[in-house]
Parts: sequence; C-alpha cells; structure tokens
Amino acid sequence: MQIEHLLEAVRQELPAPRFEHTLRVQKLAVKFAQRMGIDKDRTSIAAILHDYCKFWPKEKLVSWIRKYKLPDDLLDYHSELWHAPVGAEVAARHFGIMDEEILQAIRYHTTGRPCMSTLEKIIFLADLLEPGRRFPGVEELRSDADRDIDWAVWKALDHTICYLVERRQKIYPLTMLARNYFLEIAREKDLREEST
Ligand code: DGI
Ligand code: FE
Ligand code: FE
Repeated sequence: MQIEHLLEAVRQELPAPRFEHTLRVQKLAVKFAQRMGIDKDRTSIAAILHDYCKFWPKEKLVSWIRKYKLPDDLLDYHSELWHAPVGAEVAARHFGIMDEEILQAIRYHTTGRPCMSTLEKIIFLADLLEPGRRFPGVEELRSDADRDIDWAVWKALDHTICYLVERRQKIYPLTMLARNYFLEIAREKDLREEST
C-alpha cells in the first residue's frame, strides 16, 4: 500500500528514464536483500526514494541543506552529492519515513560512509550495478557483489574514486573514509579465507 503510493509520487517527480532507473535499483536491491536476509519492504522504500531529489534545481537543494542544517561542507563539492541528504530529509518530512536505517540508506547512497549497515550497502551497490549501468568494469563489480558485499563496496568505491580522479574532480572526504574502511574489512576477510 505505502509502496504503491511512494512509487506513484516518485513517478510524478522524475523523468521517465530516471524512474526506470529507480525501478531497476529496487529490483536489484530486493534481490540482494533476499540473499542477505534483509526486509524486502524496507529495502524497496529506500530504493524507491533514493533519487527523489535528483532533478531538483540546485538552488532548491542548497536551500534545503541550509534550512535543515544538513552538512554544508557538501556545498564545496560536486552538486551531484546534494540530492542524497536532501532526499533523506524529504523522505522523513514529506513521506513520514521514520525508519532511521532507511533514511541513512538514502542519505549515504552517493558518498557511502564507513560502517554502512547492510541496507545502506545494498542500496549503494544496487544503484551502481543495476542492469542499466554500463561502464568498463561493471561486470566484474557485479560478480564481486554476488560473492561478497563488503568486498564489492570497496571495489565500487575504488571505481568511483578512480573515475573522479581521471576527471580531475574533487573527492568528498567521506567517500575516501568509506573506501579505507571497506578496504580494511575486505583485507580482513581475505586473510581469514587464506588462513582456513
Ligand atoms: O544519482 P545516480 O546517478 O543514480 O547515482 P549517485 O547518486 O551515486 O551519483 C553518482 C555521481 O556522483 C557519480 O557520477 C559520481 C559523482 N560524485 C561526485 N563527487 C563524488 C561523487 N561520488 C562519490 N561517491 N563521491 C564524491 O566525492
Ligand atoms: Fe543518486
Ligand atoms: Fe540512483
């Protein structure tokens, strides 16, 4: 019921190709969720709302960041980063989502962060790996995601960081912290695998 209502609201907010991206993210996120034992409906809600603000004008995003005291250091970085924390704010204020883990998954779906919950990792990866995404290395990342979610998050962050470096873009520090964190987790898992 709530999911149908959210889908309709998002359909009205987004251009058709972006809405279709959202549906593909939902489908892949639910597939990951089933595999990891995470609730399907909470996963769907996070996926459906994750890009709600993607096409808001920059001025509107900036005014929400200021008005609701979201991290304003984001304003010194790529404007692509702004729709995620504002999306979480809209999910809470406009759609009444109270589930903090769903809000975190929306809030950090672009930058990532250290210590992401399983739901956050699922949304982060499904967004990057949904079947409409085509970039060099995507197939390898998809098979990483099928093997180990932490490993895949590390590789995905490496990929995005390399992409940004090649384009001479700034990198938001939280993305670097997330990358270092998941590198460490992946290494630990790897060591455990080697020692068994
Ligand atoms: O909204 P989507 O296009 O579905 O995907 P997204 O929310 O993950 O946005 C990704 C874009 O953000 C991607 O083109 C890279 C760009 N970006 C710019 N600066 C940063 C960044 N991504 C991360 N993770 N960190 C940055 O500092
Ligand atoms: Fe996004
Ligand atoms: Fe997205």
